[in-house]
Amino acid sequence: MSTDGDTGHRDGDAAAQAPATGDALPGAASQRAAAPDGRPAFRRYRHPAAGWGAAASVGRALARQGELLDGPRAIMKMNHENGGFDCPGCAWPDDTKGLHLDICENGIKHVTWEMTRKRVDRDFFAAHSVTELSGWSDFALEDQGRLTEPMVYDAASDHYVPITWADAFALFGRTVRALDDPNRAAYYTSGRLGNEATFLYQLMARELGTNNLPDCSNMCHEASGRALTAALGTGKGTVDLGDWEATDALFVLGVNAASNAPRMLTALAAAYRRGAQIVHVNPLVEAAATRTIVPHEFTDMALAKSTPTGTLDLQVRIGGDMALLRGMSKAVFELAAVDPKALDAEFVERHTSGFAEYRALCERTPWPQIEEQSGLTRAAIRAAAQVYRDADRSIFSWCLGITQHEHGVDTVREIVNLLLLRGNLGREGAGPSPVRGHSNVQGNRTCGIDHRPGAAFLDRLAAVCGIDPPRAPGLDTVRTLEAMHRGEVRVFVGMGGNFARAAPDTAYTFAGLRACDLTVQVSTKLNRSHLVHGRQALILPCLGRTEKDERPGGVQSTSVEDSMSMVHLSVGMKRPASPHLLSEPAIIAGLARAALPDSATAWEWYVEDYDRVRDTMAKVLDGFEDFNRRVRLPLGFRIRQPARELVFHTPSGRAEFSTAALPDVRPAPGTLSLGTMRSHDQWNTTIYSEDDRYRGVRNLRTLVFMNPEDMGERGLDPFDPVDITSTAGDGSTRTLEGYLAIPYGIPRGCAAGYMPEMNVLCAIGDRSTQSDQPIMKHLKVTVTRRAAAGGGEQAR
Ligand SMILES: Nc1nc2c(c(=O)[nH]1)N[C@H]1C(S)=C(S)[C@@H](COP(=O)(O)OP(=O)(O)OC[C@H]3O[C@@H](n4cnc5c(=O)[nH]c(N)nc54)[C@H](O)[C@@H]3O)O[C@H]1N2
Ligand SMILES: Nc1nc2c(c(=O)[nH]1)N[C@H]1C(S)=C(S)[C@@H](COP(=O)(O)OP(=O)(O)OC[C@H]3O[C@@H](n4cnc5c(=O)[nH]c(N)nc54)[C@H](O)[C@@H]3O)O[C@H]1N2
Ligand SMILES: [Mo]
Repeated sequence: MSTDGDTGHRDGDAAAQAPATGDALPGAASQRAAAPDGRPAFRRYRHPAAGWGAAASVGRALARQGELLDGPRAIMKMNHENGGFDCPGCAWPDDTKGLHLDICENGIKHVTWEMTRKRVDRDFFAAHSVTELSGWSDFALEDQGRLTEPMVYDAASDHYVPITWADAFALFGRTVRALDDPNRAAYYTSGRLGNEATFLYQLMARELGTNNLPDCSNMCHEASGRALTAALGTGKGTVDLGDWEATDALFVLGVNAASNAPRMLTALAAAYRRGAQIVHVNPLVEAAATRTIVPHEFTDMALAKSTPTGTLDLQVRIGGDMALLRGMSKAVFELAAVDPKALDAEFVERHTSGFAEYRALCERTPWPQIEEQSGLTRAAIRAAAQVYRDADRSIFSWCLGITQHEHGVDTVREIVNLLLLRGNLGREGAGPSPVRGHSNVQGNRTCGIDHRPGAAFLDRLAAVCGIDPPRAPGLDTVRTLEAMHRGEVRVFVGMGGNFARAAPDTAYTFAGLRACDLTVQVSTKLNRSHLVHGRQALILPCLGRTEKDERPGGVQSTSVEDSMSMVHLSVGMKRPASPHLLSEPAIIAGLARAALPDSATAWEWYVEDYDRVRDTMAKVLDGFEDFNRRVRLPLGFRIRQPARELVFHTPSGRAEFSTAALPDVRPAPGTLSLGTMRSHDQWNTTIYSEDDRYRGVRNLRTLVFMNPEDMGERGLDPFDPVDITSTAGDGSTRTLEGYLAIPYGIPRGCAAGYMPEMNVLCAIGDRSTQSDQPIMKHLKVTVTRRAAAGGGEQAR
């Protein structure tokens, strides 16, 4: 298919979205994971988050994977200082007091999913052709278990067949060496990869001569990194868990914490008990805004005693956060007229630049515009501003609800603007705190996965590693896909993840991958990216984080960095799923040697003992001095944060206010703004079940949450089947058919549904001009009734 023109009107459900490329995703019905008995159901969830519902769910997860014995043992080892493995789930930091059972339902599901006893071996691939597997649901693919040995695609039989590691590396090496330009290859990273492997991976790409290092962060927190770098000179948050424990007010924007960063619930409950204010900003009132039973507080569990986790809800319009934040600043300026202490004039004077312009901008932005754009009343916005004014120390925390928008960068900068007004930076209990996604996505960036690397980093890499790294920027996720369509990227390596399913514009992504000469996927489990492949394709199975990594230098550990810049070691303990697996560092070394036979880099030597990699990293990376010693401290170490110390690597040497215009985020008449998000029973493209417990949904993923009045306007009853059509910036349209409309407490004009099914609707061109992030939280759609009647039951 062509890059844009033919998109026209695409009929069909998910199954029909990839017609031009021959195969199809299974249709909505066959995407159903388990529970074939269950009819779709929706009933408001009235219980506190975590607690016994979570405990029951954990029991089911362990039983499903046959891990009733080993599972609990492994869980006890998770996230423990000295010798445990890091939870491969989210990037929330570990409890600093070595809290036992500092784990959550979703972390346990995630670990047991990796530890399953099921196997995908050569017999499996001999029994099922790629065409046959392409008809299986994403759930069914991953549910087959762990990959066991390297496989290569055999076009003649349409099957994957075994290949030795040496031959697999040689195939990659041959293909890469034959490219006329190193930029014909792209090296994707999913945020699971440990720091040492990350460093080797970027070293390989740069020694080969490319900065084509797309990563999952291009779809998640690119906007946060860019905004914080511009405003504060550092691409990360400045706060740590100690600050969360000391703050007076927490503002939690655009994150579904109870599902996606569940250990945040413990911090929210503790904050509430301390008397802190907790303001949730979200079009949906998510479970984390209500109450929780803290799972490791055994008396609370026993007595089912719950603690509130929110004090104020602001149900902002999709995309309306920037207007809300500007309104809060405006209200702070209004308060300051009678109460000078509302502003921290001394901080502003000493540490910031651009204050006068920002003040003027806020003052001249009229309230009606702020109300219209945020979808909130000025009274509600003033109430939030009063909370902010009354708090000595405030933290703003956010995730994808803020970043996956056209104006994601401007919105994060508006958060910083507001923080600066009251000097909420560089002191205990205050500052910006983005919630990162994958467990090591922040570490990936720190250790060099960046398609726009800084000159200082490249200089040091050149000096320490003796290579001549390319200086021109490389390709990010979306641009890699576009380059595939132009024939300019011909080799794709996926270091973890599920690129085919995670990327936007499913049909376009599939066609791009299919146009490649070679696709290489380093994975633990079978997924869609193995079936949507290039002319030649390799599956290279690797150890998971829970597994023992034995190298010539002994059992190896790997390090990760959490959302709050803590770096610590993770040591696997389980016997590997198969004796033929290699660790990610070993796979990278094999690939690198094959592609760079004359390389002076001691690839083989490095991966005998990862301490050697760490010694090199210590010389290249800021803040990693004495890496091997410090990473072995009980809780690891925290990477220095200049902005935290009020040192700003910005052009002015100060924290910079921004003055972006408010965007118009109102949906056009007859259309809705649709956000794609995760369910509770899902890890990105991995679907554990069709339930979304905290939102009250059972047995249904092909749904769209709508405001009841928007449903009424369209003559829709609950569970009525609808077609959802998105219109891209270039006017092309994409349609999902036969989704079920579910009435939900969401502002008018807004709608929501699940990724990755809805990626079909996100056109490749619909990416932010500020961050290049796909605008996955703000699709412009129409929802229309479908002819046939739907099933399902509803209870309230
Ligand atoms: N169990 C589990 N944990 C995970 C993941 C997982 O899939 N499963 N994924 C991991 C990854 S990679 C990431 S990046 C994170 C993602 O963590 P989240 O950011 O929580 O991910 P989403 O499910 O996309 O949910 C986004 C939230 O933003 C809200 N939202 C949508 N539009 C807007 C808006 O315009 N404004 C505001 N204020 N809110 C909005 C939605 O209602 C939803 O609550 O979680 C990580 N942790
Ligand atoms: N519409 C829409 N699309 C989105 C988003 C959204 O909110 N809306 N969110 C985006 C975001 S934030 C992200 S981060 C991406 C996620 O994009 P990815 O990170 O690419 O996807 P995952 O689903 O996390 O990858 C799952 C696969 O990783 C492999 N895997 C698991 N553990 C390991 C391991 O230890 N090593 C290796 N090598 N492989 C492993 C398994 O084979 C598994 O099938 O999706 C993005 N896509
Ligand atoms: Mo993410």
